[in-house]
Amino acid sequence: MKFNTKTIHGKQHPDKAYGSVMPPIYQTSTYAQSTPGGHQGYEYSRSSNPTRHALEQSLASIENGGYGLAFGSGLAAIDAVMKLLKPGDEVISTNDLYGGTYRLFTKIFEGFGIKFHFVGMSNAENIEHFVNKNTKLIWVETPTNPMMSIIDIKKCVVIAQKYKVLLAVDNTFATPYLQQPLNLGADIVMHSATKYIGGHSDLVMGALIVKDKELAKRLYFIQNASGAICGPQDSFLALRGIKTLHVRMQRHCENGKAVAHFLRSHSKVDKVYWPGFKDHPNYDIAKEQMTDFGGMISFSTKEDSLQGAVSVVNKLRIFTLAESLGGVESLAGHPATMTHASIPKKEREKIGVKDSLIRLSVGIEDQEDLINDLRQAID
Ligand code: P1T
Repeated sequence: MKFNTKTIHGKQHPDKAYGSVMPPIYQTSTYAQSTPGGHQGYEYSRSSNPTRHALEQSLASIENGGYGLAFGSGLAAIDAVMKLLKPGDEVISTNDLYGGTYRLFTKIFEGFGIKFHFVGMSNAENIEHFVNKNTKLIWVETPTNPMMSIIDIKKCVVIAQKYKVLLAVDNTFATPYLQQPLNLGADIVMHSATKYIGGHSDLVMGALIVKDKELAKRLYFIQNASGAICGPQDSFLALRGIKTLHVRMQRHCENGKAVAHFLRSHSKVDKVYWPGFKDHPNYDIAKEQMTDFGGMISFSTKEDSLQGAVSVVNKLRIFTLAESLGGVESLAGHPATMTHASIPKKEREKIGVKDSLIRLSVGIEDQEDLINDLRQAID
């Protein structure tokens, strides 16, 4: 089955009760047993729920993994990965990543004795300098949030395999439509399914997908034991979202390209960060490991100030100023005060997240309307 067909049919079956094509929303916490242990595959909805199971099967299918696990948020999914580790273990993470992930690593898991090295991974060779006998996990986000850096997954795989450490890739920005890290040899794919997977800004959810059965078992144990699962209603919505992922992504990419080129041509715009530009430092890697360049773009204006950025985002009419990304509607964000405010200013600025940076999640509206909106706001 090819990708577009998988989004609709991958590991999906009509429901057993009445043949409904979409799985019903099994809004139940528990399941009747005829005798202790006499159940039909489901005992308690933290452990498993048929609607969530249908979603988890779909996630596994579209990422070409064997096993999918759905969580109550993207951060809950990352939290589950970190619980594979123990005090004294070390993680090498990209230094340009979602602020909430950075906060989880530094404010929660450092307190439990896990050491994090935040490393610029645009040159993947940098990773190797930080590997030691305690290293257990390499955490990669690509494209990165919000600087749109591209990390060479294949090179990370070589390093991870050489030192026998796990490689996890946060695939939120790319989605499996553009990039399939498990196919390249990564061990774990993570999603904030809140974003493109759900696609309609109507749920908060996370996902993990793996190929290896033993790793899946360990993560399932954590999912059940810690309990950060998502509910059946959200599972249904995410599953519905996945069925149009490919058509949405195609339009996000087309609109993203048009907006990126428009911004670059505007006399008041300074820098535009988008991996589809031929002069993006890792354009060749993006071209190789992704099928297109996505709809996420960051930029700054020549005014290069907080006030300049605030005045642009305040004037937008079709782009909504809001946290999050990946929905059908276009959003604009101000990383320094919104999504990345939890990263200390000094650290933020080292990776380029200046007060003047604006991040766009380009939606699937008409290109002309989006460009006109940006033009009037920047002018
Ligand atoms: O918000 P949540 O579903 O918990 O997912 C966290 C997360 C993880 N990884 C990446 C790359 C993300 O972008 C996010 C969430 N990001 C935003 C809310 C944002 O606006 O960037």
